[in-house]
Amino acid sequence: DQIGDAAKKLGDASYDFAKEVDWNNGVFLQAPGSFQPLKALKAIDKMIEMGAAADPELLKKAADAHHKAIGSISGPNGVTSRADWDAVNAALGRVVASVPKQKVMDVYDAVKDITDPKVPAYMKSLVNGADAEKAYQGFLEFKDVVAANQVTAASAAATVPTGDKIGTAAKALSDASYPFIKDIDWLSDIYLKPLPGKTAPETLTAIDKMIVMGSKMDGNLLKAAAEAHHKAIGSIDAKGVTSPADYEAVNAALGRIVASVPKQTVMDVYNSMAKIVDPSVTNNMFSKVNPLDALSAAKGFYTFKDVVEAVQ
Ligand code: DGD
Ligand code: CLA
Ligand code: PID
Ligand code: PID
Ligand code: PID
Ligand code: PID
Ligand code: PID
Ligand code: PID
Repeated sequence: DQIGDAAKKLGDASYDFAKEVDWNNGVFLQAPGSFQPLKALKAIDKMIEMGAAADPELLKKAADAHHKAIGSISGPNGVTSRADWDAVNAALGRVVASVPKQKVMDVYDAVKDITDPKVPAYMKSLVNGADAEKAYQGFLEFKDVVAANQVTAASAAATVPTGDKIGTAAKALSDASYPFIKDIDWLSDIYLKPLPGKTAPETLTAIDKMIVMGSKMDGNLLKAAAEAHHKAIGSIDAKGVTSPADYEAVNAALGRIVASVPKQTVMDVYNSMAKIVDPSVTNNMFSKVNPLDALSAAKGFYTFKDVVEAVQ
């Protein structure tokens, strides 16, 4: 297709730049400017809306392309192969083309709103500047091909199951865990801290398992889960906490996407995360909330998971 061909040209223009970026640099975990959690949430919300509007099959293919690309990483900078670099760009270009232009620009504007204007120049200062300019020029040509292949109307909303066992179980889980949700400091910057003692490549292996799980999920249910998160963001209070009803809808939606993949795929995520998360992290989280609320939430989760497993 045209986007695939254009991605090859983009690769010619941008792979030198890609090789020069230190993908293992911890700076990419930082907020791109001053820490503004509510504005950042707004930017994430725009990404969620774009993701919910995207063609689920193209999203899956993009996830698969990233999984493959992780498999061909080489060298100290963590760069993927030239072929996989091109394949990722092509897959993402197709995802972008599957949503109306305005949804893409809304993401750009919202991310711009949390990005210090000095950040792009700082990024450029870490690589060969001429290669960055060549890459950007390539991006500008690529985006014209994407625009020429872009849909103009948004896709239909997801179909949300009703009266299913997971929906019923989500009510019980939500009742048991909402007090815990209210105890958590959602506006803290602690969630942007590096995991103690873990390198970027180690963390990437766990993220890879999530990418694999995402690509196996039922596309309609994943879309529904994104829509539920968008709705929940719309009902947050000043401390970032969503309403009980929206919280319940998020739990139901997530239970359904978990049930849509094999148990082993879920356990692969859990086991890879357990390897990189030091118990000090969980204990620290626990120390900041009411312990009885956390235990009630945990009990609710362990009951909920049996219902999920039964329909998995
Ligand atoms: C950049 C963009 C990269 C900056 C990286 C910041 C992104 C951080 C994202 C953090 C999000 C949170 C997610 C994490 C969640 C964690 C949860 C725990 O360098 C601009 C200005 C605005 C920059 C900010 C907006 C970036 C938006 C990127 C999309 C968002 C992606 C999603 C994020 C991540 C999530 C992934 C899943 O646009 O951009 C560089 C540009 O900066 C440079 O400016 C451009 C002008 O816009 C353009 O108009 C033009 O002037 C150009 O061109 C210069 O500069 C000129 C000529 O016109 C060209 O023809 C050519 O010759 C060129 O010069 C060659 O030099
Ligand atoms: Mg990605 C984007 C890393 C998994 C879907 N992703 C980005 C970039 C960053 C990144 C490079 C955001 C920061 C930025 O804009 O820099 N993703 C990244 C990693 C992983 C990952 C490390 C780990 C596996 N992503 C992942 C998965 C998905 C996505 C699983 C779902 C399938 N990701 C996704 C989308 C988008 C990203 C839809 C974006 O739109 C965003 C992005 O790249 O926006 C431009 C700048 C970007 C780069 C350095 C890489 C692109 C290089 C282009 C082609 C040329 C360079 C131009 C110029 C020099 C800089 C960019 C200017 C900008 C205005 C365009
Ligand atoms: C400017 C000036 C003009 C020239 C110009 C110009 C530049 C405009 C630009 C630009 C626009 C632009 C847009 C970009 C958009 C990037 C969008 C990224 C989206 C990320 C998403 C992440 C996610 C997911 C995901 C799916 C999940 C939901 C999420 C489901 C259902 C200024 C050059 C024209 C870069 C969507 C993918 C996993 C949230 O206009 O003179 O330069 O860049 O998890 O959804 O699971
Ligand atoms: C524009 C203007 C509108 C019209 C429009 C428009 C276009 C927007 C577009 C577009 C946005 C867009 C985004 C693209 C992003 C591509 C990002 C590629 C990233 C590749 C990576 C590869 C890799 C790896 C990996 C992880 C490793 C690092 C690597 C570590 C820690 C402008 C059409 C709406 C194409 C990250 C995955 C293995 C490098 O908005 O008017 O057209 O395209 O090895 O991580 O090692
Ligand atoms: C400039 C002027 C214009 C011309 C121009 C220009 C240059 C702009 C540039 C540039 C922008 C730019 C951006 C770059 C972005 C790279 C983003 C990489 C993201 C990598 C990640 C990696 C990771 C992980 C991971 C999970 C870990 C955290 C991490 C935990 C809990 C100035 C040329 C346009 C290079 C996200 C995945 C392992 C961080 O605009 O005229 O030159 O470069 O380890 O999670 O640990
Ligand atoms: C233990 C001991 C026994 C008793 C027991 C026990 C506990 C096991 C447990 C547990 C398992 C477990 C699993 C959990 C799994 C969480 C998985 C999260 C996945 C996240 C993903 C994120 C993503 C995306 C997304 C889609 C994108 C890709 C991504 C596309 C196509 C120890 C109790 C049985 C909690 C997938 C969603 C946006 C990466 O066994 O005696 O306690 O918890 O962006 O994909 O867009
Ligand atoms: C298990 C054992 C195997 C069998 C199995 C199994 C099950 C795994 C499961 C499962 C995993 C799972 C995960 C669930 C997660 C639910 C998470 C809900 C999160 C809700 C949030 C709501 C909100 C917001 C929001 C953003 C705001 C904060 C809030 C800010 C900054 C165990 C079956 C495989 C159900 C976060 C979105 C508005 C609070 O593996 O043997 O069954 O379920 O307002 O952010 O303000
Ligand atoms: C213990 C012992 C057992 C019993 C038990 C127990 C407790 C475990 C616990 C607990 C675990 C735990 C975890 C918690 C996790 C909360 C995660 C919140 C994430 C929030 C985020 C928010 C955000 C943003 C956002 C984007 C911004 C960055 C942020 C940028 C660029 C010990 C009870 C089981 C509470 C990610 C979205 C706005 C950070 O196990 O016997 O009690 O709690 O602002 O992006 O700015």
